[in-house]
Amino acid sequence: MTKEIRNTQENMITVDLRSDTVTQPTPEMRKAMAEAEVGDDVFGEDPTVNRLQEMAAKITGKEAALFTASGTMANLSCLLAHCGRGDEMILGDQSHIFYYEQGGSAAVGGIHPRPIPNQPDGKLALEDVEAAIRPDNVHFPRSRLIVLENTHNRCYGMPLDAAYMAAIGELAQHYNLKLHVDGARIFNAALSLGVEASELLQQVDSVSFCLSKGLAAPLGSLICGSADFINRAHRARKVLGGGMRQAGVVAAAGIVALNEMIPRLAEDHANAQILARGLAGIKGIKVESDRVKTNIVYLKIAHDKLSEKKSAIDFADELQVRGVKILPTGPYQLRAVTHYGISTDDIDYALNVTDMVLNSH
Ligand code: TLP
Repeated sequence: MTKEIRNTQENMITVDLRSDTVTQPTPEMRKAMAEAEVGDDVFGEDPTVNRLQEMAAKITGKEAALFTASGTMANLSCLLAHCGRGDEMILGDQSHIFYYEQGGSAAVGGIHPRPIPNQPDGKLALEDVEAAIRPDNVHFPRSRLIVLENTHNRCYGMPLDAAYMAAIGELAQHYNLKLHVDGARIFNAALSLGVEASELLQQVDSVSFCLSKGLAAPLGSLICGSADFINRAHRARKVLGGGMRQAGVVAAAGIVALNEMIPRLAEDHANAQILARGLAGIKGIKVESDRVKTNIVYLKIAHDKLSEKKSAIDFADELQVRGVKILPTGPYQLRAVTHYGISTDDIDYALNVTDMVLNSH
């Protein structure tokens, strides 16, 4: 054990593994933000936002890009740009858009979701997608859009490979549907698969990706697609209240994120491996280590380890008192995410605390 376990507030070490969204901006980001050249972005006059958008389009291999305040806003702007009221989108039943975004597409856009099962690796089976596409019939909504998530958050952060992405792209084209990718962690996927992000996105009509997760920027996401699509997404972003003014202050951190933070995601992936193997070795914990390919680890606690009144939430609370934060995601399930600011020593500490809380009484 490299760090002493403390259970008082005093000198508390905190290892926060709840999400890669908790990352702090780097010193270079803070400097870039302080010095950013800005303008009114609603007039298209913020040079730093414009630069970030050009970089994002280039890195994803798309014609144009748009900066948004969050991943949720990016996804919803894309869905609104692709679909009209009553149109249907086919997406995974474990996808972030279906699970964690308040059903915004239905609430705001009147878009009908058609959830189909996510496979354990985060993919949608091609035959399931094909079977869900509606024929032209007065009874049915119109199928308009297929949505994928890469990496897949609720499926262990698994990356979806280029061949699969292309196969779904071809299916979409064949049926004249559009394809959107929630690529909040697309650079984790690309790194894990050893390909460029643009290779994963060749057949995709739109992608959203986040600057504020493993890339450590304080906020912001980008939407990338054709120039015509970005014009429509721009209108959608505005009605969602996402027309920002001197947004270059935060876009500047995004530029640093894209320039400097992508290769270091490898460190998070390596730490996730250490964490998964360590957790799997703790009595009472089950981890499907072979599914850990990026920076997300799910763990299940054996039922007999949690007394009847206790849940994963109580377990997380006990860890937190000792300075380790992980996220309960089900009655017996929790999620730990590695990220910038988490070292191998921190992983060690978290493993020791977890073992102690679970097995020493
Ligand atoms: N995910 C968050 C929580 O909402 C669960 C997290 O901690 O993982 N797409 C994907 C795949 C995401 O994981 C998230 C955030 C979003 C979209 C939304 O991004 P934000 O939080 O910027 O709206």
